[in-house]
Amino acid sequence: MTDPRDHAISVLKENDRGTYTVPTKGLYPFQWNWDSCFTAIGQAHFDEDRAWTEMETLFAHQWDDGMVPHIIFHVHDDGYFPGPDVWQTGRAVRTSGITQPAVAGFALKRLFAMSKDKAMAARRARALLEPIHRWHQWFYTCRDPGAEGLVAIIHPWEAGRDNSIDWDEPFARVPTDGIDPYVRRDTQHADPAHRPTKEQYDRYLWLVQHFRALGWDNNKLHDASPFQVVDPGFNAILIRGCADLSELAGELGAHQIAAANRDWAQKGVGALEALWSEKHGQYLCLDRTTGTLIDSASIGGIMAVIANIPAYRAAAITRTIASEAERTRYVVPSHSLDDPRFDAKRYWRGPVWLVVNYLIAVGLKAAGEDAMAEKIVRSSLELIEKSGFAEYYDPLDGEPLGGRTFTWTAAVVLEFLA
Ligand code: 9YW
Repeated sequence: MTDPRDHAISVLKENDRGTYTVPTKGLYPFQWNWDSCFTAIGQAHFDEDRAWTEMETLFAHQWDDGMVPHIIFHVHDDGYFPGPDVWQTGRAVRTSGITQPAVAGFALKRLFAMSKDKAMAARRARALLEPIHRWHQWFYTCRDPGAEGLVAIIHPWEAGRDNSIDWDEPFARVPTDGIDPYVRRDTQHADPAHRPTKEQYDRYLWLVQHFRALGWDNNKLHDASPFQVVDPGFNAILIRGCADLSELAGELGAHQIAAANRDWAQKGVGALEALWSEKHGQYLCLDRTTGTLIDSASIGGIMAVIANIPAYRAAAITRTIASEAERTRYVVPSHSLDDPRFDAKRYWRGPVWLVVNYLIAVGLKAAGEDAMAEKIVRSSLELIEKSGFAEYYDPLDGEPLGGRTFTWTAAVVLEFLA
């Protein structure tokens, strides 16, 4: 096998479309929001200028209300469903109508720290401070109407963990009547047994049609959605994004942005406490429509270590990962093996995702849990040695699953090797 660093760079270059990068050709032919932020971090290892461009392209498509969409359909491509004709968001450059985890604040700080050309980095980072701040403000305005300090997702695709076991219960309340007939494309590129089910796709589409009928008005969507879930991983990424944006803004002299984001981060870390489960040794999702925690131990409640949670919580999460590691060859499975619904090959219901491993490793290291952080990095590198740069992997035997030559997998490998 070629040197993993060279291999990772070649994957990033292969998927580069000039001003944005596709997650992998065929399966995902457009720009995805959180993928792009990880991609920029990877690109910064070999092409600083290109890394800034990746972030700038993403924010060039921010909505007027502050939301940054989850997909930007730069080109026409029938290979993906649902395309812009289903979303009908009415933008000049077509986008989806929902968002994704807010990795941008974290990525911006990381890009700035890695930059060798500090003058260029300061100029380009300064121009992104305000747009990222507006996105954070949008979250706390439109997705936390009760000012609890935590935001809700209104569609599983927003979490980036499309078919997680976390959504099974709240998803059962989403109807499927009246959805337009459709043909999936994902199952033509990847094994259907490793993808979400038809029942899940029906509900994904019901929600899209419901929001579309409300004109994608973000002042209405949260309250109108039968699906409102407070995901600890999603919130922790936003909290970390606020904390990082605050620090960088302070350094670059943008003091109002620094203060507002520091407040959101502080309030968020405090509010996360309500999602802790002693039984599972990790955080859980909260169903906002019923006010109850969802009994489902997924990676969402483990990647919460990316926020500045108390050290004793990070230590408990380390023990939880160690217990999973006793039963799997590779860490960290996206769902607990204690749960009978665990499925080693089906997308977000068990497989290992290296991008999540990266967030967990960064968080654990900051919390002083170095040994587990290193174990996760080692396991991730073993996976790419054995199975290449796949979209996700079976935690039991390391089989590569989903798309191949996957951009964000390559991007985080450059971080693991640094
Ligand atoms: C889909 C691109 C995206 C990721 C998501 C992942 C998957 C797309 O791929 O969603 O159509 O299901 O779940 O997190 O951003 O890599």
